[in-house]
Amino acid sequence: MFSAGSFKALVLKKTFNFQAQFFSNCPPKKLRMEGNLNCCNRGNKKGSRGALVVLEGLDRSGKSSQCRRLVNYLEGQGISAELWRFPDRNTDVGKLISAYLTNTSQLDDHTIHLLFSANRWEKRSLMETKLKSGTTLIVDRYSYSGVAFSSAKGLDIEWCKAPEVGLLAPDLVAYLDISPEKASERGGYGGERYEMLEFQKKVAESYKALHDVSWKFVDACQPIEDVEKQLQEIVHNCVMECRKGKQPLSPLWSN
Ligand code: Z5A
Ligand code: MG
Repeated sequence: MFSAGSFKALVLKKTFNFQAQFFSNCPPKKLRMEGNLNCCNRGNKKGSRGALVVLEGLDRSGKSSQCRRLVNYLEGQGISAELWRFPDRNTDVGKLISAYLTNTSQLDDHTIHLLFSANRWEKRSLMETKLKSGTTLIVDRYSYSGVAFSSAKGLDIEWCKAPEVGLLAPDLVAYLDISPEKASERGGYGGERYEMLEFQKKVAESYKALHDVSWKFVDACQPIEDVEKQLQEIVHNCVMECRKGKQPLSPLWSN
């Protein structure tokens, strides 16, 4: 049997040995710069981080297909990347959203707008941690979907943007450009709320009011492999820029 004193000494010794072994694998320069986050792994420049890349576009423009392909591509290049999507239907808030989208619950337009936004806020700090640790996030829909869909219902666009202010601003928004008519010809249209041609036309108009310098437009009517190639190039460039450490994370829509 151990006494309390000898047990404590053993724990301290084991902890010290582990730390000595762990830190001896890390160059001291990296240790200083990256604190406790992934010290042995990622870029070694001050401020080096992963990229926040968002894919937006009308329903059936190909966002989910391309997000999956992008993450596979980046991982194949040895770049740490994760696929995220909004709404995230796994959280409690996400479950309320999912019930609304599948028409099993009814909510006031303002209420559902704020829930979509809350669903992003509950993920914000994890998002920041991942990006700072060097992981690139490929995000399937973000605040732009929130504002485009709610303002297409007639809500004031500035009111719609307000709860999104202060979320992380993407480094790149890749907009998969397709007409509502063409998108509606693709499989699976019509299952959920919002999947109606007339409404999608309004969403397309709303998206137009939102683009800024972080947006790149990609013709989503091209064959899927051509869209994929174009996205690979612009996303790869963005990841390399973020690795250089010259672009700190910034808040969305705050000026
Ligand atoms: N919403 C909101 O109101 N507020 C918010 O804040 C947020 C969202 C975040 C759920 O979205 C709904 O929530 C959405 C907006 C609203 N409105 N609706 N409806 P979702 O993301 O869960 O929706 P989804 O079910 O994933 O569908 P989607 O996103 O509209 O589809 P997509 O991801 O853009 O497309 P895909 O699944 O990749 O492809 C669709 C089909 O087209 C499929 O058969 C593909 O094989 C095919 N495809 C893809 N690319 C091509 C090309 N290039 N050529 C030919 N065929 C192609
Ligand atoms: Mg999708």
